Amino acid sequence: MKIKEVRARRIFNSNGGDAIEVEVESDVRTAKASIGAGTSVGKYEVNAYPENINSIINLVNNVFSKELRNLQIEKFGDLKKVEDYVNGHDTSENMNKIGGNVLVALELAILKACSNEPLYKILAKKKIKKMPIPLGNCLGGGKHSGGPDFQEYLILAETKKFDVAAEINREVFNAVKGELKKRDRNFIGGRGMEGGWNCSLNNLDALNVVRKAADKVGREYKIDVRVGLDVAGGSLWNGRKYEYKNFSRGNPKKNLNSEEQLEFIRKTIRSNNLIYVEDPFHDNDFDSFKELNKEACYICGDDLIATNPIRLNEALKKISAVIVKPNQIGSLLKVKEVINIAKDNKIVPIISHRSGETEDNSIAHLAVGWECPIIKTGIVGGERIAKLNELLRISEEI
Ligand code: 2PG
Ligand code: MG
Repeated sequence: MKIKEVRARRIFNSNGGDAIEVEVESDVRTAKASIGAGTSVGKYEVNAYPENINSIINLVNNVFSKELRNLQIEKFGDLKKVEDYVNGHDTSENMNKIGGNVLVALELAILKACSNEPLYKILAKKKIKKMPIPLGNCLGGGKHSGGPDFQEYLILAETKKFDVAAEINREVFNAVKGELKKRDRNFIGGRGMEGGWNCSLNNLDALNVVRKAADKVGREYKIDVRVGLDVAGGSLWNGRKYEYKNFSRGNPKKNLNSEEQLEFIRKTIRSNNLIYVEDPFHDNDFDSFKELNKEACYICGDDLIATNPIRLNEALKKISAVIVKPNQIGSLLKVKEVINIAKDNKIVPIISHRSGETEDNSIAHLAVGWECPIIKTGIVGGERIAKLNELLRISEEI
């Protein structure tokens, strides 16, 4: 296809912030895309948007649009031409001037405008037979909510069927509400940034609530429903220690040094049969990740890797799963490279939403088209449901 016109506009995200949507008109069709941005942002991520978003909107509409006109894009690899062109306008290392979200949205819109086929088919090399399983956030803490220090309490059902797993996540979410009503005097039904419940419980009591709900639903479905955590360790690390504000009943304030944190997380995994722990340590502590990776549990790097191929190469054998967030690196080509490195090294790539999402469902297509076994999303909320419902539609076709 040939690009005819490119437009950028400001839209809103789910967190009360701005996002930028890019629309591409080609000789085949017109398509638009946007991508989520984070609240607990890792040290090694590129910038999501330039400080003055009007500057980039003007640049896209007045300069990129003219200069990209007639550019020919036929396959995924052709995005190299787009990246070379756009990055020529921004030599900063963290994409200060362009913003990672803008380049990724442009690339997604261009890919979609290549064909009338759905995006996952444009990305897939062969006929897709497998759906990703949803890792669902059912209770929030940390920078996303308040209450517990852990940022996310997650659910993963041990089934290969997407629709069953998504339904189980929803049932656990509902069951968690029932448990919170019984156990948290302050609970009034509030929800955090990614739709997970808010509560005033400490870390381990909240874990207990989620486990109880997961076990109950698991018994009903006769499927193991396992619990995971995003500790978001970088948000707790003060440069010397992990600072907890809601550690346990009677002992809310607690500081742990690196060894104590390792011991605490190890114990938490074992005594709760956790299936998944994301960022248990801060963004530079590769050694502790390596040590914890001996556990029979996915040890996942998010802020540790920042969807950066160089950082992932440093983490081989130190993690068993990696979060893939396109806007962390601001390049779809590098996102694909990260997924390839992960698969070649038996690390599970997990396509992930951000806390500040839009209704765009492209990450559902990335997970299917690039055959990622797991997608991390919220369970409720329009911007989360947009991804899940798209996966339900895709699963009918597969
Ligand atoms: C995370 C994400 C998404 P944020 O830490 O994994 O759940 O949160 O988008 O705020 O970085
Ligand atoms: Mg995370």
